[in-house]
Amino acid sequence: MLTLYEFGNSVCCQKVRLTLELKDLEWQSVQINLFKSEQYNEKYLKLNPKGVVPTLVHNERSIIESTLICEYLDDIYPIPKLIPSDPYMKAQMRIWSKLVDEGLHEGISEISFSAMFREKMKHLSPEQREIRLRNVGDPRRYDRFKSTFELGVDSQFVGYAIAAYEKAFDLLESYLSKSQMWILGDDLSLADINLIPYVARLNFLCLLNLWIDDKPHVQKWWTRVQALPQYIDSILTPMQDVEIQEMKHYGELIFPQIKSRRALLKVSMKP
Ligand SMILES: N[C@@H](CCC(=O)N[C@@H](CS)C(=O)NCC(=O)O)C(=O)O
Repeated sequence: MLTLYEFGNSVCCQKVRLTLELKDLEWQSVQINLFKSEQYNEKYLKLNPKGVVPTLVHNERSIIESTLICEYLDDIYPIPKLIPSDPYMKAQMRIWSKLVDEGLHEGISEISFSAMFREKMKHLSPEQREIRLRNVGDPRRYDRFKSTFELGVDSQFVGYAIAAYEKAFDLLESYLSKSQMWILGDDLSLADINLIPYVARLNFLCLLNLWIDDKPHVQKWWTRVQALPQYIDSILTPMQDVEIQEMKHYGELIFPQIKSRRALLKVSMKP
């Protein structure tokens, strides 16, 4: 039995759900409510000492880190194969995993936080806020959390997020311009799957067009992604209407600021 400890709208959980759906696997979900800090419950920390979702439990053993969970699933259930067998292509696939894990993950957390969670946190009492902050075990994550809470889109970490997306979309356009269906060619792979939730979130926040308006190949890729039944089942359908409305509302509020920060950054990134 496969059990996924997850939280509805979390990007890294969407990645794993997408993989499970593409492989048509049977699995059960256990919800860990991040807003209620359930990720820090002692019992859950035994499964995932980092206090984050997702965690997969298979044969009574837990596997953490969404990228590793997806690779694990592909090893155990190789149909359809989502990791290329050719070593060079496998390395290419992992370039995309790294790009997501080392840039976009933090990036989307900061952008989402500056748009939505920050507003929610403002309604907490100073004591509740302090408890929420104190629970963030990692000092670097704590600094990001605090800066984006205090400064919103003006936080330096939102600037890094915009830069990470800038690079990712430029790279994506160049890969897809080699007349490819998917990032690595004709077959969908974990390179696409790792990236999809991070593009979807920008779309839900109504910010995606800022990046892809001038990228025809990325636009076609994104249209193909949205038509995948597994995208609909694992990302769209589990989302409640209220969450979709909330992302749209808060995303539209920060749109002008993100747009002008991005314009400034594009100038300063020029060689
Ligand atoms: N590298 C980890 C990141 C996990 C992660 O940051 N998960 C977020 C949700 S997408 C989380 O659980 N956050 C909990 C918190 O902010 O306290 C993975 O890919 O599994």
